[in-house]
Amino acid sequence: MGRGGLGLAVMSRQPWTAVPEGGILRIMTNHTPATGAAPGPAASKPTGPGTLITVAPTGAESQKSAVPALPVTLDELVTTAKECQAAGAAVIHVHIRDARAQPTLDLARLTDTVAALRESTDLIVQLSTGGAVTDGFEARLAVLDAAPDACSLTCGTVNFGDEVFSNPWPFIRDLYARTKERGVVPEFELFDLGHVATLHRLLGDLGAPHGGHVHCDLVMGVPGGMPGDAATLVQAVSALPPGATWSATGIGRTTLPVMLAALSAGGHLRVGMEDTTSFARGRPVTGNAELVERAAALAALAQRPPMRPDQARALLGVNGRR
Ligand code: KMH
Ligand code: ZN
Repeated sequence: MGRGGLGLAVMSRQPWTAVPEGGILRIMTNHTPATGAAPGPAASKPTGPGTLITVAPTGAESQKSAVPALPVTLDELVTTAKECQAAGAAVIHVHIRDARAQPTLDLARLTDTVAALRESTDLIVQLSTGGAVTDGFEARLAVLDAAPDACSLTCGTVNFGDEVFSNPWPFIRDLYARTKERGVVPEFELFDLGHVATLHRLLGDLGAPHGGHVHCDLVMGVPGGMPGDAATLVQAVSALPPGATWSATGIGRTTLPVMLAALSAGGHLRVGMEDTTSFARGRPVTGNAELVERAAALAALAQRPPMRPDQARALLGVNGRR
């Protein structure tokens, strides 16, 4: 790539240097204007210094029988969403369950879920297009028919414990094209460094996303994906497209190291019971809100308190409510 991130102004043949600032990679021109004025910010988006907190409350992997606090009904999801908004979340990443608490991509349920979350909260509603590892590509593409504000878009296949989370290039391309047609803002999920390369390919082929802004989520510590540690986070962030914002989440016991590394590197945060069901060693999570509260407290300590949903909409290029 020939460029540095994380404040390292590496010499580059490109006319810019990416410098993290308030969770965005602010683009500094390397060209000094003829006036002699100091180089200044170029094509980056002005944002406040806050932290965008996404909550991923349910996921598709944990069973309600094993994790009783997991929100699996619509009522439980809405209650969690309200608590998490009050605790500092601005985005909710949604997987839903059927009447037997099993993961589903049922379109009517998804549509009802989007409506209920909009009715009860101001959160940006981001539906998962990843679903469960058993979900087919057609059903995953059809998630956009529920007309969410935003959706996840994973940029490559990854081993996923004993399973495979399959995201071949033609599927990624189709899904991305469909987000642009439908006016849904994608969040690019990156489980591995190779996914970052695919994100560059996608943006090169099909252009900017709906809303005009690239936001990524580093999903770290999946067995089979990139490890959840500070060194890997630094590498991944330095490879992101110029102007991109990013959040990070660490699966399981990598939750805290990834959260602390993300805050120190100027990133945003994703937390929730999709990603961890232990609050501390030997202490199960009692609810998503306590994970958001902890993230919000650490963000405040880092002098970047949680963003409100309206600030997050401005940052991500998500339209007002439809
Ligand atoms: N449940 C995983 C197989 C996403 O939501 O987009 C995929 C996942 C990613 O959770
Ligand atoms: Zn998910």
